[in-house]
Amino acid sequence: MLICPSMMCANFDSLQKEVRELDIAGADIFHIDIMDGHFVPNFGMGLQDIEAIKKATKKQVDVHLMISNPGDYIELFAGFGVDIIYIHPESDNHPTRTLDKIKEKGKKAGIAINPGTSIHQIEELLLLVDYVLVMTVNPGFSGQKYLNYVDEKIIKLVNLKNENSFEIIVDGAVSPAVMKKLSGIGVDGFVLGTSALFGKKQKYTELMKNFKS
Ligand code: S6P
Ligand code: MG
Repeated sequence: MLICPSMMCANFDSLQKEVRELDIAGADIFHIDIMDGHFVPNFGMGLQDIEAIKKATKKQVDVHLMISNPGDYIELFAGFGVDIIYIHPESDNHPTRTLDKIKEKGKKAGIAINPGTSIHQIEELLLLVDYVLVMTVNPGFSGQKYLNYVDEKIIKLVNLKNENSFEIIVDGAVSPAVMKKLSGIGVDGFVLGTSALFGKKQKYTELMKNFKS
C-alpha cells in the first residue's frame, strides 16, 4: 500500500523537517498539489516548494497538476526532477499528446479524475498511464467531505486493472476507515491529508505504522 502525504497540508514553518520525518516514518510518494486559480478556485504549492521537498528526500515525488492546459507545462515540471506527473484530462484538449510528452521526459504518467468524470470518458487513456488518481472530493481544497458515490467507479477501475497496467491511488478526505475499506478491494495507494495524517496528536511513525498494518 502506497502512502502519499499531501504536502499542502504540512506545517510550512518547517517544510523540510516535515519531509524528513515523513520519509523516516515510511512515506512512499510525496504528493504536491499545484493549482492555478483557474481550473480550480484556489492556489496550491509553488515551484520553490517542489525544490525544497526534492532536496529533503530521495523518495518519489509527484505533482498533481490542477491547472488548465497542463500540456504547456510538462517541460517545466519535469525539469524539477519529479517522478510522476498527474494531469486532469478534463483540463486538456489533447490529453494523449500530453501523456506522451510526460513519458518522453522519462517520467511516469498519471491522470487525475474528478468525481464527475466517468470511466467511459477516460477509457482509452487507461492504456497509456502508470497511475490513476481517483478524486473522492472535487479538487481544490483539503479538509472536504468524502464523496461516497465515487466508490462505484473505484470498483469498476479495480476490475479494469488486469487488462491494463496502472496503479490506483485515491485522493480526497481519506480517513483510516476509508483506507481500510478501499485497500480491501484492491486500491494501491492513498493521498493523505488532514483526515488521516496531518495535525494529529500521534507522531508520523506511529500513524504510518498503523496504516500499513
Ligand atoms: C485536493 C487535493 C488533495 C488534498 C487532500 C487533502 O484538491 O488534490 O491532494 O490535498 O485531499 O487531504 P484531506 O484529508 O484534507 O482531504
Ligand atoms: Mg491532490
